[in-house]
Amino acid sequence: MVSLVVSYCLLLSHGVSWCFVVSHGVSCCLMVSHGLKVLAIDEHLNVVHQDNVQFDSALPEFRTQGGVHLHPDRLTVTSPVLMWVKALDLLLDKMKRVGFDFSHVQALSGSGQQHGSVYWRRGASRTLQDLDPDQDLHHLLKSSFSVLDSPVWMDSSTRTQCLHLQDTVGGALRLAQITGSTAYERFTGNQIAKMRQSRGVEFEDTERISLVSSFAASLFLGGYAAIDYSDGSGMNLLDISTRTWSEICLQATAPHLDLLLGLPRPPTSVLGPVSAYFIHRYGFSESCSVVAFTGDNPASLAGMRLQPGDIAVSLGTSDTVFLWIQQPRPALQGHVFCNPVDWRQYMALLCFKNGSLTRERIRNECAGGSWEVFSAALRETPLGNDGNIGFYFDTMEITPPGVGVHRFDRDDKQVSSFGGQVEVRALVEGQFLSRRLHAERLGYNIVPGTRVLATGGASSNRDILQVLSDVFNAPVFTIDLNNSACLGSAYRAMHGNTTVIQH
Ligand code: XUL
Repeated sequence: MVSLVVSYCLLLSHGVSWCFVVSHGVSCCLMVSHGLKVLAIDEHLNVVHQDNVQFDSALPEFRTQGGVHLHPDRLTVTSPVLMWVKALDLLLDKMKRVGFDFSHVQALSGSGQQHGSVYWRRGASRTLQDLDPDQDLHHLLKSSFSVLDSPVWMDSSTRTQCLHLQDTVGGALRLAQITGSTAYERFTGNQIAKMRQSRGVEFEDTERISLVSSFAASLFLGGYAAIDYSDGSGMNLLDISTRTWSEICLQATAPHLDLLLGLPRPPTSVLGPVSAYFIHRYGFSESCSVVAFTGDNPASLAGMRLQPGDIAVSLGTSDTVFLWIQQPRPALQGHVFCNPVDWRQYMALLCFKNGSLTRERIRNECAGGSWEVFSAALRETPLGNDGNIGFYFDTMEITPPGVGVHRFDRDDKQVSSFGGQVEVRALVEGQFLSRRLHAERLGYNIVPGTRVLATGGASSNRDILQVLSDVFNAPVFTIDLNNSACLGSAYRAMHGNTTVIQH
């Protein structure tokens, strides 16, 4: 049995010298869907400023709920792109009002929700290059988008396009081997295919397609920013082994799509200096560089300072597992992305829908609603649960797709119930064994020195974490993931600014 180490700190030592910048790295994040956040760090990685704008409350004229519009078909979910632009105006104005000194910012980067797409109208590139610093961005860019409602990650309206893509490349597994994931409705390539089919006129009027991350970078750059390999891996379009657009996926999606997407670049690339607009309007220095923006999940991996061999497990309503992988084996479940910190490596993301809500149901049914009693059941039952194990999918699981409760006794016979304490251990061991199994299927190996980083509500329960530690045969550390994407973007700003890319 491995002992459990619980440490209540965010920064676990990393050993990479990202921090030799003598001033602030600023990170700007277009967050999941609710708002825009900014965070600045100094040369010691201390946070020196943070602020945010909530879309629904600060920009009520766009009438969003949780930052999005849910369409009547209940499958289509979009956000107004001009709301994102206006939020940036508001946030930077707020920083200026409180006296934030933009001239100290050496580098900036950011992250955006993965998979969302932005459609720039013909001529927008010229507009971006010549922005009048006396006017707001949202005013200057109001005619620069061919599609005003950007599809976002919550959209699930592209089933037909997904089936077409998989058929064209030779099946779901083949697509995963090329792009790191089977076809997902929210993935950008499928969103682009739908846009071309359903809004042909607007699509024809488009000169560039950005991800949310590269769109935000473009605003700062005053020109189209490259899509980085890591966020680009969430599109079902990038060949994750060559890190170039996959010809067959592009062709299945839209003609001449490579011209609309531009060349993908390493996530640590310095894309150029901040544009004259920001220098004159806010006082940024001419030498402030814009480091490629990336997706929120890759940015979180950077913010957690995951190292090769580490695994991070977020125990929330649904459980999410982040992995740093060297040699991935894309599978039918889970996503493999190019790594946001070291572009030669990979990361993986696994989502499990049945997390805390299922643990709470078993707590209510087997432990009288008490976490104390639930914990005691874990302490009083043996590791391995005498061979009793269960799969508890109260709602249709994502990884693997399955539903229902399935219990097996020590003889591998399916049984309909367990005693209360056995049920508690069967649930928690079953959940963590599944996290480990699916991680290993994607190419993850537990090696000496592996650390499990735990976060989310259930990570405050030591007995649950002990099971996690036992299942992974590794020490567990707890971390606070609030702000990890934003913090990760700030680290990346510093890292990019101090790294010479050889690619
Ligand atoms: C990951 C995913 C979400 C979004 C949230 O594939 O769809 O985590 O990135 O912004």
